[in-house]
Amino acid sequence: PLELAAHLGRLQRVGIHQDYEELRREQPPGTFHHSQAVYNQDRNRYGDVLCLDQTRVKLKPRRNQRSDYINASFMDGYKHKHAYIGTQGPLERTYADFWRMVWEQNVLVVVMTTRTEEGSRRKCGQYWPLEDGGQEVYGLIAVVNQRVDRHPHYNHTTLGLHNTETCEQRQVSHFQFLSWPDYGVPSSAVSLIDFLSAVKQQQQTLRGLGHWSGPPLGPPMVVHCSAGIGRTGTFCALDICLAQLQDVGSLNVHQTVKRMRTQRAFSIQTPEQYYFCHTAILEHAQRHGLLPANH
Ligand code: PTR
Ligand code: PTR
Repeated sequence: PLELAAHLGRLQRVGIHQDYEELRREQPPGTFHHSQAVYNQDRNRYGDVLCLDQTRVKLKPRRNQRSDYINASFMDGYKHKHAYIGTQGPLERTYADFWRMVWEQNVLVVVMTTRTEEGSRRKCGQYWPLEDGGQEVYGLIAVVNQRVDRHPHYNHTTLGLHNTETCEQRQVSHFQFLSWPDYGVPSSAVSLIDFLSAVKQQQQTLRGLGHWSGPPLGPPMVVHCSAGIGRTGTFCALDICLAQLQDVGSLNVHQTVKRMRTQRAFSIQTPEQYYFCHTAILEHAQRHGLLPANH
């Protein structure tokens, strides 16, 4: 906590813009060949938001499938390799790929931090059945909306997945946060942190119940917004920093974001989002008595 205070002090001195610019100036440490390949172009929502070859999630090879590409990257969490898959908001032509990835990676929780439309602009496809009882088939995977729980800042939807090839069934929790415009920050840190807690608790519950038999920390959580870099990066950075704070009583936002950008390139898009990571943690730390009161 004191380190956080020191860090905030430094931010006030050198300025948030400069600190963030330092991060931005670093070149991504890898290549973007698969994202840029001509035959994959229509699988990117934004031509300028590419994913690194070194950390990209590959779809399992299948007959008649010409590409293993999806705009999605593995990202490490706090002491947790591949804690997240950061990805773009699915496009209609990539719904089937998205659900295949969820299935293949044994995902239990999908976190969505955007609305499908903001203003009058499309930010993300409607890639799951919206209504309670609704059902859709996306390529290999049939998805049923089993129930929707509405909370003030988010919806929690329980989705039943059915693999039409193997006839296996699974359950996935879909969490959509509703008050976060792109390039912006949430209206309240408390609401986002409450959302984060609900997400984590559910991931833990499902891991305990389900089919997961891999490493104890469990399968990756899918996190997406529209491009999968700004809000997705902010959400994951917050999760990592809070976990570290809880574990060892200190944290380093700069380092966390720097490392994240080596895995999901361009994570965190604005100085405001970067600053929000700091103030949200501070607010959380104060609420839980983790900081001396005068900070
Ligand atoms: N070229 C796009 C644009 O600016 O419209 C890329 C972009 C879109 C980048 C959204 C980031 C965005 O935010 P987020 O990653 O939070 O969806
Ligand atoms: N359209 C986005 C934007 O202009 O903000 C996409 C984008 C931005 C992509 C920046 C990459 C960027 O590189 P960096 O974050 O390293 O400056």
